[in-house]
Amino acid sequence: MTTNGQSTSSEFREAVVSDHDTLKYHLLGPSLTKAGQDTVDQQKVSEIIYNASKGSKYFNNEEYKDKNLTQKIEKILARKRQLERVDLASDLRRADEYIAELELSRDLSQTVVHIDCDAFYAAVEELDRPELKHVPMAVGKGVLTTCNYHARKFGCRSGMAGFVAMKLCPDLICLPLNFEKYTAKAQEVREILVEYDPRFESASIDEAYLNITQYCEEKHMDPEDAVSQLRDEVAERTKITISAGIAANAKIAKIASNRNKPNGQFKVANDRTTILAFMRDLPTRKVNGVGRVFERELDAVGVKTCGDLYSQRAYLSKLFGEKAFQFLMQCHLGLGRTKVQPAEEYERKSVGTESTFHDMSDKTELREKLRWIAEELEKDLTRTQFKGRTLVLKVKLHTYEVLTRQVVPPKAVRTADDLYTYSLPMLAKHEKEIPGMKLRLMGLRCTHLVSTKKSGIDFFGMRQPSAVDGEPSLINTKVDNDGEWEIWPEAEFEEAARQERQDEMNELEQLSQEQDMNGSEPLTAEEQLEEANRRHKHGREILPNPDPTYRGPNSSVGFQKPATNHVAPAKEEPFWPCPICARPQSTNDKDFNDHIDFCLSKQTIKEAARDTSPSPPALEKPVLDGRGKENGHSSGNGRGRPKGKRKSEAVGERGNKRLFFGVQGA
Ligand code: TTP
Ligand code: MG
Repeated sequence: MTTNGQSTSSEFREAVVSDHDTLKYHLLGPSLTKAGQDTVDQQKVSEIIYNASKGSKYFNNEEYKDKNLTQKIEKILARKRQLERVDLASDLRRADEYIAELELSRDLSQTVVHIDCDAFYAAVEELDRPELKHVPMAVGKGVLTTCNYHARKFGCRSGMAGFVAMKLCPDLICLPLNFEKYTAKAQEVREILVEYDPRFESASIDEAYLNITQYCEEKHMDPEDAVSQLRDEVAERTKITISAGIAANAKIAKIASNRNKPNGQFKVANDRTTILAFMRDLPTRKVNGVGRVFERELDAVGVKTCGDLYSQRAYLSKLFGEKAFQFLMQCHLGLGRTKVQPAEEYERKSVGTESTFHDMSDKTELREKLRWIAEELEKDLTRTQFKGRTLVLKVKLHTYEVLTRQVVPPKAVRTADDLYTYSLPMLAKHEKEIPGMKLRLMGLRCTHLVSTKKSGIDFFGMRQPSAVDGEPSLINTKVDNDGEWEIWPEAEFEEAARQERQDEMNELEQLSQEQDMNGSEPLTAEEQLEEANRRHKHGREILPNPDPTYRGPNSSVGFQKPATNHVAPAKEEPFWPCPICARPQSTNDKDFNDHIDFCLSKQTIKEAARDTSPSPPALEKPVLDGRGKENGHSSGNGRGRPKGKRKSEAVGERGNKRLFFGVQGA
């Protein structure tokens, strides 16, 4: 309890777990850990949400999901009890060997920074309407996407239905979304980031990772001073504030950037003892990749903090799967990737688009909608230069049940005509199976991508692994030169947690819509649709990094700051990419060679570590998996970690449907 008798989120968590009142905790929504809520009485907030949503379809759905999760946790606990009766000496040994192997890979030589804009959409809106700086304000009406820090003091936060937020703060001003404005402001921020790390990595519209090791070396600057300077520059040039975390790797930097929000920074020193101490007391939920469901599952087996993971190390693999075990051990040790690279260089697994609309059942209208989505997808595929070997149709019924079907066309598809032709039978099949089918969302996605890029010759004259002579070729799973992908499974967990959050935001739509039907300040139908469609873009639309060599009329972007203001450097290659880590290096021969030696030695150490420590055995199928992510009713819905591989993608029970059929034989 705080001194004023209120319960903060962690205290409330303790209380609800002992009361078994997990639903109330669940209803607090996906943004419970957001900054600016330290003084909020979460128990009171929970009562308000509970009473405001009780009896709604949304509430029933949440209750259903919560019960399922409780049952699933009971199974985990039963399994744990079983394991406690058997000899786990070999699992313990294996866990310890893995920890030893991880320790050998610890790299404390890099400085990674995570920056995140403060109350981003709200801050951008406040630039146009400065009077809103001093009053509680939110962006989004049906579901809030964010609030300024005044509103957060009342318990308002992103991922909360607008009418619930109004109950917490009746004076709250809610503005509609203006995505174009936020994208433009994000680009202004990125033009500054590129000066500190030309290969910075955008992680969502308002956050990015930078590796500033080289910057600090070149400028002879202390990382904290460099970051402070970066933040000042952003504030001065863009008029919005950012917060930053500075650490040895991306995982810790991200956690640290939330510590001194808003407009602050926090550093976790690059030494093992400090890092282990930092992780020891850190609640698991603070780690990017541990979502709400995973947090509860871990909590059930006695893991509240990353420090608690150690005592459970022998069980984790058997309870949650090998990948989760590896991820959690890395969390415990405070290990993470040090490599930062432009977002567009990550391998894309799928390209898709979806659209929310008013309940639609007319067959002609549904076909027109499908055609429109196919045309949108063609644009996305053209922009990203992919074709898809597999085509997935997703529909959301008016009951909010989500169904997906997929097909493997006889050739990889890209054009709207093909996308439409091959998805239409899937739609027709749904219509046949569900008489009177009414949809509120339709989406198309291409997976098993094939690059349509022309082949390129890289810096060392080697062919890029894309198309050969214009013919499409399957993209290979990318393994970095230094093998970091294999070591760090965190990206998958982070993506799963992001998806969990997105799913929860979508479910809240249902609540806000139901409320509208009850007649309290309804959004117009157009506003609702606009909001839903725009929100789906969150975190997905990442533009390529600004060109560090470009200096437009209003831009001061450059790889190296010119000595005088009027010099606009010619468009030339000012750096050479390192063939090992791909980061830009000085074109001075000696510096370049020294850097390669350094990278090679890092690689050698990693290989030695792998050779001397036996790797954990091959991945085993998680004992308890089965996230029915696409489905509003499945027990694992919203699970905050990657789903285990399915043996079959075939028809499951209703409510857990993932259908598959070929073009012929459907
Ligand atoms: P966040 O960085 O998560 O939040 P924030 O910048 O508003 O607040 P903080 O100071 O805590 O960082 O997200 C950035 C923007 O993305 C946010 O302003 C609104 C939008 N957003 C969504 O559209 N959907 C979401 O689920 C979330 C969390 C954010
Ligand atoms: Mg932010």
